[in-house]
Amino acid sequence: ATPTVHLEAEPSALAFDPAATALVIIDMQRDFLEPGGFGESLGNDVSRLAAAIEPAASLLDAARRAGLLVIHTREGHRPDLSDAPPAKIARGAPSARIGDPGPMGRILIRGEPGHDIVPALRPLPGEPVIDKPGKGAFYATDLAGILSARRIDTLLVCGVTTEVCVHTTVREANDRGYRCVVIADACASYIPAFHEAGLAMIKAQGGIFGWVSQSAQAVSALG
Ligand code: TIU
Repeated sequence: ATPTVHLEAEPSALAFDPAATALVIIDMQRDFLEPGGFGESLGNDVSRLAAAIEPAASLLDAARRAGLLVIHTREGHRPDLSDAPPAKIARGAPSARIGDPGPMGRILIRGEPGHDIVPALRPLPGEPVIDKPGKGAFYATDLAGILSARRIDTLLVCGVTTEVCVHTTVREANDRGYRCVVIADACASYIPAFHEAGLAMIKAQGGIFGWVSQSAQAVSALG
């Protein structure tokens, strides 16, 4: 029989096959979580995101032990900025723009220290790392091919920020036919009201975009 994991979630519990399920960790990069990076350059209090690290680390550990496909994403651009839309670079009144030098290297540029995933969530060799130029993890990446090659039908999703890159990814994944479970405490936002509203939007209307669960529930379900 196919091994089945039963997960408590809202608006309803669900069952999934771990061989057909991926953990997708969105953009847990120093550029968003640490001072001196992209998030702070936009005027945000980056300390608000730290709360997601431990829950995400416990979820990551449980997913690895259960044999789930683990996928990491990073938002960022080529050093020559050829994949950065001018409108994205120009937006707002940031203290430093994408590509400008900062204490963790050039802001939001691949290969720079700030672009790295935080040490507590460092990818293992063999775990796909998806470098994406946008907010969603499908746009201009090979994520769809990786998921279909592994016959994945269900995604456990966490990371930052809840209403930006997590939401954009979950909305598109839902349209692409994936069942998405957002792990609430392993996500965070610079704007707490948007974190709460973002989670509420996922599970409203009978789960219009998917499900919402908690890291402790997912860890115990993955056993
Ligand atoms: N990863 C991600 O969410 N990128 C952002 O720019 N988020 C903000 O909230 N700004």
